[in-house]
Amino acid sequence: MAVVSPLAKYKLVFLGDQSVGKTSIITRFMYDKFDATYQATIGIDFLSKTMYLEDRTIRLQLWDTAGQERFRSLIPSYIRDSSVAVIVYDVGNRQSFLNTSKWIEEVRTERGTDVIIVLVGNKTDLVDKRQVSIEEGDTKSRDFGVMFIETSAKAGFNIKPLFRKIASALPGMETLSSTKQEDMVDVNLKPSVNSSQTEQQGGGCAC
Ligand SMILES: Nc1nc2c(ncn2[C@@H]2O[C@H](COP(=O)(O)OP(=O)(O)OP(=O)(O)O)[C@@H](O)[C@H]2O)c(=O)[nH]1
Ligand SMILES: [Mg+2]
Repeated sequence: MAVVSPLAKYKLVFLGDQSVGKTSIITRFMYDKFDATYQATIGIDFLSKTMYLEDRTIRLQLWDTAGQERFRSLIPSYIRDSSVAVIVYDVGNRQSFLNTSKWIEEVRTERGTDVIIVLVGNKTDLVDKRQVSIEEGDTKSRDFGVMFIETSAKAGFNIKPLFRKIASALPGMETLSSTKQEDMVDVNLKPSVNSSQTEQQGGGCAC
């Protein structure tokens, strides 16, 4: 029998310097693929995915921002609209790690404490190029009071755990506070499944 239940939707914004791997993390999560060729994100890309968790089903709306400076002015409105900010750096690029501080501050300025922030150190497969240790990432996350994980989009390391970590930090429907319910409710006509099946759609935003 079909289960009709409200489907909670959450907006996630991906932030961080150019080329740290934001799009690659999303691509690994969505399609389990990796492309070594760099194609800079232009403006903002949007993708969405349904996650079937053990106890509930949620829909994630992923906003993939461009790290290039010229698109910077587009980003604040997406931060303002998101309940999760995923701030990515490249463990082989110290400057990208240092720059995460200003991203965290910007998210706090826009959203206060009403936001989940995850600091992500990507490209752990580049062992010989590492410039930022896991301890430094961990210390910074503690200093700022945010979550932390290291990943490799290339190796597929810790990508699912990253999204599971985010999902487990999201409030359940009963505690949703800041978003109007009529904006959040969708109808799920699928039989309930207890797996990590996914549904996806994507599209560019020529903004
Ligand atoms: N070795 C390695 N390379 C990676 C990894 N993740 C991404 N890359 C490579 O790094 C480059 C940049 O990746 P993107 O995902 O396009 O980076 P981005 O942060 O989306 O860049 P912008 O869209 O310009 O902000 C590409 O050549 C990727 O193949 C990783 O985990 N390991
Ligand atoms: Mg990108």
